[in-house]
Amino acid sequence: MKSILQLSGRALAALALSAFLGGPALAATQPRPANYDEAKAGSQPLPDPLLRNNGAKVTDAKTWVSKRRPEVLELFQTQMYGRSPGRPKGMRFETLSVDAQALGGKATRRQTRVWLTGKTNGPFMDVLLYVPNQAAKPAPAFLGMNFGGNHAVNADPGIRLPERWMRDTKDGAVVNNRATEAGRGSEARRWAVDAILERGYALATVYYGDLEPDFAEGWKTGVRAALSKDGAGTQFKPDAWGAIGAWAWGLSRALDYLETEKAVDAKRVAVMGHSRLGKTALWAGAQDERFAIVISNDSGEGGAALARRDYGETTEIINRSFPHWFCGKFKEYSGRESSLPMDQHELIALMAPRPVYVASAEDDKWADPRGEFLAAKHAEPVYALFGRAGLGVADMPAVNQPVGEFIGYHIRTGKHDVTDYDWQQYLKFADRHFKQPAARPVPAT
Ligand code: GTR
Repeated sequence: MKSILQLSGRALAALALSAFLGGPALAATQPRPANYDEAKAGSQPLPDPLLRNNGAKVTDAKTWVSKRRPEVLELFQTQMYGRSPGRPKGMRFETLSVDAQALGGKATRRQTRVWLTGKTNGPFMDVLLYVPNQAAKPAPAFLGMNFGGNHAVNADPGIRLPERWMRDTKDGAVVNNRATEAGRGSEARRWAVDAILERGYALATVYYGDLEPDFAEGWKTGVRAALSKDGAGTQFKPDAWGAIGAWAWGLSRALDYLETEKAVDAKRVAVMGHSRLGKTALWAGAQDERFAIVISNDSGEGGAALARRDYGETTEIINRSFPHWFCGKFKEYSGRESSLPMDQHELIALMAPRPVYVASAEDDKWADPRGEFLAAKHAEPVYALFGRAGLGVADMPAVNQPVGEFIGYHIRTGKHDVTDYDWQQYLKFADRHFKQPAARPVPAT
């Protein structure tokens, strides 16, 4: 039996759907199945990111920043991911452990509990941080949430097990919704820890379930309830944050913590995520401009992929499978993508002028690789306002041919996953922008 994270997006969506709909008896109400015929993907016109609500066209960076960017951000807050709160006043950090000789002496491992409201009977998340010992300090860093717990990222026996709810697995890594020793290193192939450290980067990660367990009612024991005066009885407004909003909020809180770490350069933090956590990384980067680079790995529908394209997962399918991910208002767009006042190219444009990287995988058709590429492509006019070159290509590149300056993109061979190949591209991209600031590209015309 596969664990839920090993199931393909399609299988998982079907599973969630049949649970949501009460089983096959209600099959008639199921959404239209995913389309995989490019000829039927449609070519609906996209909203123009440069067109202000008052109809005026943005022609300079200053007007984008002061007038249009807030409008676009507001669209994603009110229509899709919901509004998130800021940093709680009382938030504080407690060092749980420090080992200066972790990973055979290569790194210093710090584990820090972030008491999100400051109260020890309130919500917390645990940040695992590795800082390379043999590197210039303060070190730039990658920050990303993990699916399987901090201890899944590496077999390092010093990593604490998560204390929060986890989805049971058949392999013994999670029993009775609690992590066990058997899960150590189970996601290690998705985290190129050695390569990251050898290149001089720190790595920080948080288990996403520390913020909110990933199921429809999970919010009741997550930060969305903990930060609401009505707790688990909260009635969410149509534009209140969903689970992606809660996870993205956690990334910003992790960055708050990194700002206090002397060994880390918080001005050079790349936020990265895979799949639903890729959607999360994009939303975190859009809202929080302290993230200096934003990386989306196979984020697909509700992430980098254009909603208006009918290919792979659709708004209707994602809303039914994962009703907790987005705000209530977003449900209205199921099957009505053309009435969305924005599309995902504008989410990517919210990163401008910061470097952003979108990655796809050839066999990850569920995530619509072409839709991910096109969203990156159509963010270019906003980067051009800043004189920053985007992808530098008109059409989708061949597999394993990374492209781009301030908007990076690749489609690699293989399936929905994070591989060493992906990390090699992210490291190169980060080196280019973090370590060689003089190597600026020619302004786009
Ligand atoms: C799928 C979902 C996708 C993607 C993926 C994942 O089931 O349909 O949108 O987020 O899960 O997170 O692995």
